[in-house]
Amino acid sequence: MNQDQLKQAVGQAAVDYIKPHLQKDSIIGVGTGSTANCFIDALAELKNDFDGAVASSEATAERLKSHGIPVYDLNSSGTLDFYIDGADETNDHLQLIKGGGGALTREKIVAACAKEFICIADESKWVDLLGTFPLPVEVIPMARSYVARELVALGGDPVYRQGFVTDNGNVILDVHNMSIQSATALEERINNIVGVVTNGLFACRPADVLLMGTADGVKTIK
Ligand code: ABF
Repeated sequence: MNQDQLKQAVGQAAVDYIKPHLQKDSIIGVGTGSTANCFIDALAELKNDFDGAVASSEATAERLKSHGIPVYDLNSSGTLDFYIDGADETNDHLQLIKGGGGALTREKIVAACAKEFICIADESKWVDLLGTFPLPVEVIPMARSYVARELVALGGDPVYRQGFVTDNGNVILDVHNMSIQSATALEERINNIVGVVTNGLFACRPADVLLMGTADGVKTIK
C-alpha cells in the first residue's frame, strides 16, 4: 500500500472504532489534514447515526458540511466523546508533534474537550524521539521576534512560516533542531513564553489510542 492508501485505511479504521459507540445525539471532534480528510470521507457513510461534529479548522468545517454533516460551535457542544486527528510525529507514549498544517491551537482545544483522543497516522509518523519534524509554535504577530529570541535561548532554530496566517489571525514559527528529551516539560516551557498561543507538542494531553497504518494492516496502539 502507498501512503495515501494507508491514510484511507486508518480513516476507515477510526470510523469502525467509533461506530459501535455512536448515538443519535453524539457530537465528535474532527481534526485537520490529509489523514483527517480520509476520516471525514469515511465518516459520511454514518452521518445519520450521530448528531454532528466540531471542526478544528475552517477547512475541516467545509469538508464536513460538503458531506452534509452538521458542524457545531464548541461552546455549545459540551464534552465530546471522541476527537480524531492526524499527527506529524508520534512516539511510543503517543505524545505527538502536530501543527504542520497550522491548525494546532484549535486542534489542541478540541482534543482537550474530548473523552478519547484517537490519533490516525501512517507508520512514517512513528519516531523514537520527537523533534525531527520542526515544532510549530503559534504566536501573536507582534510578539514574533521576541518569541523567536526566546526559542533560540531554548536551543531551537525558529523559522517564520512566511505568508501563512492561522485561522485565529496569528503567525507560526517552525522550530528546527530542538532537542526534545522531556516533551511535557518543553510543551509547558514554550507555552509560558509571553506571546505564544500554543505549541504543537501534544504531550501533556497525548493521544489515548493510535491507529497506525502499516504494510501489515492497521495496528491499534494504546
Ligand atoms: C493535522 O494534520 C496536524 O496537526 C498535522 O500537522 C497534520 C498531519 O497531516 P497529514 O494527515 O496530512 O499528514 O493532524
